[in-house]
Amino acid sequence: MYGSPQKRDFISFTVTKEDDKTIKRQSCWRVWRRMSRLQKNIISFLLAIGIVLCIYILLHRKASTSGMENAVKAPPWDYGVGEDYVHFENDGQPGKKADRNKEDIANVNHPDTVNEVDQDNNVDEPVIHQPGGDDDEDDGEDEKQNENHKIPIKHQPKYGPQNKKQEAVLAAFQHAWKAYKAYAWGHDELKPVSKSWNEWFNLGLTLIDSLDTMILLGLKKEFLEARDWVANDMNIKPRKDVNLFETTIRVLGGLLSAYHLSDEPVFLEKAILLGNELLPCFGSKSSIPYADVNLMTGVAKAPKWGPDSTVSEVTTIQLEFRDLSFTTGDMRYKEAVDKVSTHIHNLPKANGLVPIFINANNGQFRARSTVTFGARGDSYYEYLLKQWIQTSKSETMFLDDYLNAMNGAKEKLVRTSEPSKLTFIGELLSGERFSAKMDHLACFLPGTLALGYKNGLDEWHLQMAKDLIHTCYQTYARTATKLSPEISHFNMVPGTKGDDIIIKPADAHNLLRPETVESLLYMYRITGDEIYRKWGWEIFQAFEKHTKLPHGYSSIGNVQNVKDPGIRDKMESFFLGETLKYFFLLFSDDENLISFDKYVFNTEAHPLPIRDSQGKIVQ
Ligand code: DMJ
Repeated sequence: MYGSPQKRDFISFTVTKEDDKTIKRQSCWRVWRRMSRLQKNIISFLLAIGIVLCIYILLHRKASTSGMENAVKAPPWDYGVGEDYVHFENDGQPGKKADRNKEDIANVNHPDTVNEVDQDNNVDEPVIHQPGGDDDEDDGEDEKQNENHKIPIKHQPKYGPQNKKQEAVLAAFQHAWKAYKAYAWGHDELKPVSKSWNEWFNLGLTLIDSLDTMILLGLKKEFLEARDWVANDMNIKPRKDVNLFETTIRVLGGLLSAYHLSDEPVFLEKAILLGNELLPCFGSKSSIPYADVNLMTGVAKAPKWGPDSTVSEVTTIQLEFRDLSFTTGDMRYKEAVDKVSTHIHNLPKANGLVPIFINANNGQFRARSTVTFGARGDSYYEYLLKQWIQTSKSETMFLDDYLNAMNGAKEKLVRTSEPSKLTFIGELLSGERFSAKMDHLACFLPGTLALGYKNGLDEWHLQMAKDLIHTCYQTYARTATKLSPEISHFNMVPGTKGDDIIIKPADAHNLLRPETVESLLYMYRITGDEIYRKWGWEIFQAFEKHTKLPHGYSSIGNVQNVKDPGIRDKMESFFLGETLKYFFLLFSDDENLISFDKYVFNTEAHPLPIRDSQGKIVQ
């Protein structure tokens, strides 16, 4: 017997190592065969438990080193006392650590890629840039470290205010935030008069919209508190019908932007969860998504008020979904919105302009609906240009559509008023009848035109931008409060005296909207003309004077009534997300603070990185 000492002696003298193994295997087999059934059962049971335990330990180890786990349980690094602006002082370019986290998080949807990622990116140290800009003067050793730990940094913007005007904007933000924190924390909007809140989607809109603004303003403590709310209290699946567009631009865009600027994995984790919950909207019969989805049930549908989706809404989700895909490696989001873009691109259009409604079931524009650069049309045009820029000009379909639309706008919609010859952009009612009506929302256009010019488009784009921003400014400067109404009508009758701008009582409200300030930022950065900062400062002061309350800021009902502007008891989330952010950037002397060469702002002022044609972030 191989098991007996005698045989073992003999065999050990004559066989090779391999034969020895064979003998051991055979002897094990014999031992096994000699066992009783009970013994075999016990051993099999123990073996099974052992295997399950091993698998569990292996998986657990993998998870605890992944960004996903970090995101939920603890931040990837500590913000210790005295580490002011630590990590806020990078240029928003994620480092290697962030890449690893991103890819690990992406593996929520791609579990099969976990091993590859871990092998490639086993870096444990976070990217930390100390205050004082020392990183700019790295010696050889540090440079070597940079190579290992982060994308080389060309410029380190200083977050936080650098001058008096920015300090004033910071103070405005702090005033608004203090009230939001005290009376509306985690809710969608502050009601500054009744000192309570308003709920729209139950997603903490103001908090999410404010995240990246707080980074820019250098509000570290507030940012971290908000981050903790996102990590611990944010419910991505409220029992609520939410609007795909609004949720995408404010929440998905806000989370992605906060992620890119902070490298905090929790924002990407939540963005992925939210992106997944929004995907049912794309299950319509056509390529056009439904307008609404219930985040808890996943049921998507047309809005309550009618069968159609809004054209600007279905075409203003692409920057965010594309960014989510490129950040995670999960192409489902990009593919969903690409279908929408291709579909709209292929629909016939008059002069490159689009009607404002489209049916999600048959995929057709609603015949005879209004053409406008205001409500429901606006950001279709904005995202044509910005998608071309986001993709480093590789997706030329968007440029073609944008150029057609701008030519169409110039020919069909842009007119001058009397007697001052203000250039404005009107609308086509029923798709054909000109109306000299301009929403404040359309004041995004000068900024977009200037951005196009900066990216190589014809000089006339800049000229039209200059003419239009002058008019947008006039809609502020000519009212009693120096704040713009929601809608302006323009006098076009030659030879008349009086004002060019007519404000109807129903249109006289001001919602703290950002579009004019946004365009002033583009105009200032692209032309360098100080007049745009001067106008911006006037507008800022008007907001301070007429919309500031003891507890936050509020929309007002009548811009023509200085004594009683009709406080409306609502602070929109975009006041913190957009208006104050654009003011802060406008008054910055550093054009590299969220450089237009590296970032493209989504329509809610959340900067997303420009990428090359492969989706890699441009340095
Ligand atoms: C914001 O939600 C966005 O800027 C959107 O594009 C238009 N409406 C508001 C601000 O006015």
